Amino acid sequence: PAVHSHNFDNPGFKGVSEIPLGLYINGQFVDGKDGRTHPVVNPSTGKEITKISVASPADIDVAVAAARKAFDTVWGLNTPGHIRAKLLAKLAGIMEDHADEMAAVEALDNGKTFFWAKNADISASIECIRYYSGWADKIQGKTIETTNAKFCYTRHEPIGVCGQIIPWNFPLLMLAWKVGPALATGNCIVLKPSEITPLSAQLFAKYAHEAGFPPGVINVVNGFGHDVGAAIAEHMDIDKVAFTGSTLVGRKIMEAAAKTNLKKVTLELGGKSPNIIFDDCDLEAAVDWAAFGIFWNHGQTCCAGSRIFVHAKIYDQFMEKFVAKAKQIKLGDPFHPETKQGPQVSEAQFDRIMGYIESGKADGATVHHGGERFGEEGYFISPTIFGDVHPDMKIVKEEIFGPVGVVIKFEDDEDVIRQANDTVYGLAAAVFSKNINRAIETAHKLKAGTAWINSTNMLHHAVPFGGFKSSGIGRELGEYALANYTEVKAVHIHLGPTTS
Ligand code: TXE
Repeated sequence: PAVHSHNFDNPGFKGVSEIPLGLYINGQFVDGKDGRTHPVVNPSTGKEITKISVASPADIDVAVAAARKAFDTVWGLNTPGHIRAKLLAKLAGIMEDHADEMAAVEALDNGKTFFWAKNADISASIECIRYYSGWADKIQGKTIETTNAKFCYTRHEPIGVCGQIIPWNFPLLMLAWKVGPALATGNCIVLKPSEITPLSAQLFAKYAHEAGFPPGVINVVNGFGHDVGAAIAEHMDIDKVAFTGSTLVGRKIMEAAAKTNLKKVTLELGGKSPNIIFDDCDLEAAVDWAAFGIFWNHGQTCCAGSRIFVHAKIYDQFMEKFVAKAKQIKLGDPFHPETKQGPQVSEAQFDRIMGYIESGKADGATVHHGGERFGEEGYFISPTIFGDVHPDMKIVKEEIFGPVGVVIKFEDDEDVIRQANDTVYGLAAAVFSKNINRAIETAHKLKAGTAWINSTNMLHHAVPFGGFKSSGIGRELGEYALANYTEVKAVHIHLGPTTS
């Protein structure tokens, strides 16, 4: 298996990145069994960066066997928490030493700006791994009072081999959210990055290897969803699968788990998050946050505030300022220090988003800004704002996953809460008001796993994240995520002489 040497010579990062291109299985970078490779494309230009190994389901069998062996011999219950903590902390340190390089690779492969790759994706990934290093030696059960003839306690044991399927919108961060709690609690992993953005996971494998995790504990197996992802979801010797991606694929994963070994399933899926802007808000701040809510990461954020409800009293003022804000967003080369928005991740996503924009226009919504391609090459889309929308329009109901927001006028608090909750999704929601009672009351009535007051898109590794309704199952991050990666064993010790 080859290494791709990428020479970065730009304001973000100057230097060479050596990216291994093989599958990382049992502590080695290897070619896939059938030797296939797949091009990795730079979305800023549409041109190939390199070719990377692509696994087949047979490679998943090898990776799972390696993970199982490691679990039964050198990891799982065989390694004390403080050793796991030390390895995770070492890994976080190595990643930190290579933060600029990792950010550059992420910007190159995904198209997000180097600035945000460094200051959000990579820094939050490092903090997440470090945070879970702190948990590794603090996994505790309980002693439970029953009768005097019994002593009962629980153990929180690692589940075993965990499959982890990662999307392309935050390639390293979504990996860190899954790898951190899985390794801290003593599980082994078989992780599939998105075939669209595999490069930062390759660097992660390289640095995990350097940190000294035993062979088989971490396996990073690039491949397509329909065969390799499906093989993970169906595998009889994978005990748990964690997935972030589309609701469509989330359903398939749950179905595969149900039809095979009933592996544990956690899902982090789509959203159509409401952002409610009351007339008593700080308007300038609300406009800023609303733009951040929908345009950050080019709208490729599962909790993007894509439905913006604005009180009738401030609607016109809001729209004027919101459009002005969108106009200021500079699109272009993700490495240029002034660029605020790069390309969408792929041609397929570009086409999908443009399809939604066309459907909005055809349905009679008003385009207040954008609504078109930006530039001649790459997959850039101007920040797009729709007004005069109707609840039945596709652009109001479906996740677009691009820089496209719909602005909806409202007059009544109860009615806007009803509209905000009128969706199959329930990932996040935001409320803007200077009246804290009104804001809290609204936040509590919104059916979403995260509710922001006077902000959007704010996450923290210590705070749980996940969805109500069709937005998912389970919570990632914080102490809550540990429960996804442990089995509770109840031990009953009988102290009395008889069965009574
Ligand atoms: O996602 P997929 P796509 C949403 C967003 C976007 C849409 C389509 O609306 O427009 O999904 O994106 C793997 N079994 N989100 O098609 O296919 C795939 O290889 C097992 C929201 O790119 O869900 C990749 O690793 N795995 C989201 C991962 O699933 C399969 C982030 C995600 O890809 C599989 C991404 C299968 N049958 C997209 N098919 C979020 N919640 O943040 C594919 N995969």
